[in-house]
Amino acid sequence: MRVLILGGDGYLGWPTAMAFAAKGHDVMVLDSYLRRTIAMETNSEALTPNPNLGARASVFEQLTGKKIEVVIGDCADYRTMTTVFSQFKPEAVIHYAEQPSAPYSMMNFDTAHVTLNNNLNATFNTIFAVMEHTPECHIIKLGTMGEYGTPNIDIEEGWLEIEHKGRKDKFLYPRQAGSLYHTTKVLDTDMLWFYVRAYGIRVTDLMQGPVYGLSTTEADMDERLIPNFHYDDIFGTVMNRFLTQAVAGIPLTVYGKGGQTRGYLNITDTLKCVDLAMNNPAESGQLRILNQFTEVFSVNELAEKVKRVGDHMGLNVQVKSIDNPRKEREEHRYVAHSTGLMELGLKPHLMTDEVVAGMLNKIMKYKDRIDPAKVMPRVLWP
Ligand code: USQ
Repeated sequence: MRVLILGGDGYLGWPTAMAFAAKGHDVMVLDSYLRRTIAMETNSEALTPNPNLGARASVFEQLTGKKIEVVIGDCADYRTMTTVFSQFKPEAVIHYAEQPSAPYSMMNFDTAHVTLNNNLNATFNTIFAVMEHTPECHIIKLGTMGEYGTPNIDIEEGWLEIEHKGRKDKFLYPRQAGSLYHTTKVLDTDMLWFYVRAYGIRVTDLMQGPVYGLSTTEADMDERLIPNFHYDDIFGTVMNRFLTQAVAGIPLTVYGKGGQTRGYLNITDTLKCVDLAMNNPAESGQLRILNQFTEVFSVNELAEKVKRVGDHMGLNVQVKSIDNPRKEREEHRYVAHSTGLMELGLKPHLMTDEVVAGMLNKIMKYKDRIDPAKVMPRVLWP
């Protein structure tokens, strides 16, 4: 298939591009390097060496003989999108092209504005480019489990049947996100749902939990192909931060009480989920929502796991609760359902002690590159 990956330079976009190219798909990646720019501006560069897309695509081609076509351009600019869609004519588009950091979106007016403009325009342009040039193209959009927030009822897979005054109807599950970034994903979903209803486009919206890990089949071939693994307070997700802190001898930064509970998944499972969604496309006129995580943990449970495995490896891991920089529930119910991807055939790669030890071992190779100044939270929710 001809697969266009928007945000193909990212932590997930790049490994997805390699996995699809390795399978023999025609892959094009489009990226504006927004994340790299923000990382430089905020002193949040990735742990691992991070050659630019062109350089990584050539390393990948030398090793595999497979080509990944690279376009540097802005998905929030419609002229760029229309050129790419009219020339490449994708059959599937994987839309990762969003400013993905909750803390960055909460820093100030400018960062909120960048997040809002980039994320909504990228989604809007994707919808219009598909409608204008490739109406049958399946849009696979990365949403987030954070769209649902932490409600005191079960989190269903996208939709909720509501009975009101004796009548029933089905609606998008109520959403109440905890940052502007997460809210842009709520707005994306609403916009996609409108265009699905109005124009019959086909969309899968993947509600993904925090991802961890730095190893995929293709990334393991050469260190220049490793996804941009972040441990900073801006782009680093909690498990990746804890693993790096354990290696650096920094006490694990549990925010507040540590009862914050989320659905997590290994980066290799992200690749499998996107592949399953692509091979089993949504129908025309369907917004299919799939909850994308494999295991549920509280922050305290993650910290305990990293400590147990790290101590076993001689790391002497400390855990320290610090004031929570975010406004969020620190103790709450979290019962989230996710059967859709399992039904499509997902076999989860769970967070066993061996998996945790493997990640710690890999991060140890980059110990000298860990900058402690990037670790403590620098953004407080107002
Ligand atoms: N947390 C800590 N200590 C840390 C970092 C985070 O206790 O050092 C806590 C946070 O307060 C939060 C939880 O861990 O309660 C998860 O935080 P996170 O930074 O790993 O995840 P989040 O900000 O929600 O965002 C990440 C990705 C985002 C994705 C989202 C999925 O950056 O792009 O959409 O995970 S989800 O969390 O399900 O919304």
